Amino acid sequence: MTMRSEAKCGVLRGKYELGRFLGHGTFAKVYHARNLATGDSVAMKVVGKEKVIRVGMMEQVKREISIMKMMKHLNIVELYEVMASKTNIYFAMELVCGGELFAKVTKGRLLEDPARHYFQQLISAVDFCHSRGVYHRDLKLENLLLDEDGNLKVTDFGLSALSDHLRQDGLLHTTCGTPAYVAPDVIGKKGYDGAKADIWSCGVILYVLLAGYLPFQEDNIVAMYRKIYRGDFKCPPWFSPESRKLITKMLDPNPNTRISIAKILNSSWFKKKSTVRQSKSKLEQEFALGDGVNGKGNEPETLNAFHIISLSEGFDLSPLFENTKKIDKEELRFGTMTPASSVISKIEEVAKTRNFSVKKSDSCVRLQGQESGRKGKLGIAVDIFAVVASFLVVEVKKYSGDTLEYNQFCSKELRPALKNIVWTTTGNSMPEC
Ligand code: ISQ
Repeated sequence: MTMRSEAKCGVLRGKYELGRFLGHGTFAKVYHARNLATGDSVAMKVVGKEKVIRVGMMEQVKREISIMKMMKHLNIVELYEVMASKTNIYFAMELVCGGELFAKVTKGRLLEDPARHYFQQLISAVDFCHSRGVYHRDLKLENLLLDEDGNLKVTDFGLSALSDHLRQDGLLHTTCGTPAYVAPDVIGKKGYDGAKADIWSCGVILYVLLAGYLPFQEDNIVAMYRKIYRGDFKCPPWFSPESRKLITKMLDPNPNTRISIAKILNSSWFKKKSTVRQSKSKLEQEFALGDGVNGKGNEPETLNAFHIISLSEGFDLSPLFENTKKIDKEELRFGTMTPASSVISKIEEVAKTRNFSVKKSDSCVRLQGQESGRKGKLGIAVDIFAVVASFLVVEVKKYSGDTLEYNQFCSKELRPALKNIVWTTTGNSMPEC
């Protein structure tokens, strides 16, 4: 049975309306689909069961399901749900609309700043996977998609394997991946370290972004493998000394001396400040903020009646308005009669104890951690709004980094430090962080 006939009138399981063909993934076709109940668009990956069973891939597809369900990260395509029919397996996935990074490079090589911007996001995703014992094993430009804000999203975990699939020697044994991106230790078949193999592929990706072509490109595969084995590549003259150094360390044919993720994160090329603006954080999108201040002058923004009603927990009208997000765990909001300058000083004091960097104006503070965690540096935005001259609403939100780290910082440090300035009608208690 074809997918179209299975999906009666183009509707799958009475839930998803199937739309246009988006492209091919590994062993799969990907279609646009719409959730009829919510109206949300998804990417529907369709894998033929028969083909999967015939090539003995059933275990791999099951593995893909369990892996993708674990992988929730800004730079990884999210898996929402999995359905199966007699003939097909359907993966409803996050729809990513900005195309492939590959398409950008085919138009011409990237400058170092935009290349770094994408590379940092790739390494963040890969580091996240590795920390959970998951190795992608087929990283290549075609598996890197871009969303409408220019965020990179890694897709296609079809060839990845969990660490508990490691053989007793702790090495993976399946030869897979795409020749041009594959590490010599993977070709070698002696068993390989999945993390080191992914680092090699990331090195190839970085090279392609900066050069506009592959580092190991030959007409025949034997000649290509020979070059890969020897780590025989040349950097074009426009590569900076720092990028050359990093790529050379990533494309080290010896996996034992190849650079680790921790050292990549610490390398001078990786750490260099980018002039590429990060895509707007949720916070910035919501409030159309500029560089710190509430989109206006330096005074706290005065709230109108709608703001005040919707800010009041007792009169939460947000469900009445379309597109109004509910306050989630990552947001803390309280009222205070303390002047904005004192609120900011209190927050600065807490930031000092954690060695956070602080950027401030009269109505907002941005805190940033020094240490880069699994999801990058912790970034916290505090915005102060004046309801009336003497009454302020303070909003605290995480805009980057790890939620657990943020929640701990809020509950253990920020909330206790601000306890005495919070205005409540029932005494000085702080809303949950
Ligand atoms: C998500 N959005 C668009 C295209 C896709 C292709 C493969 C996997 C996921 C996708």
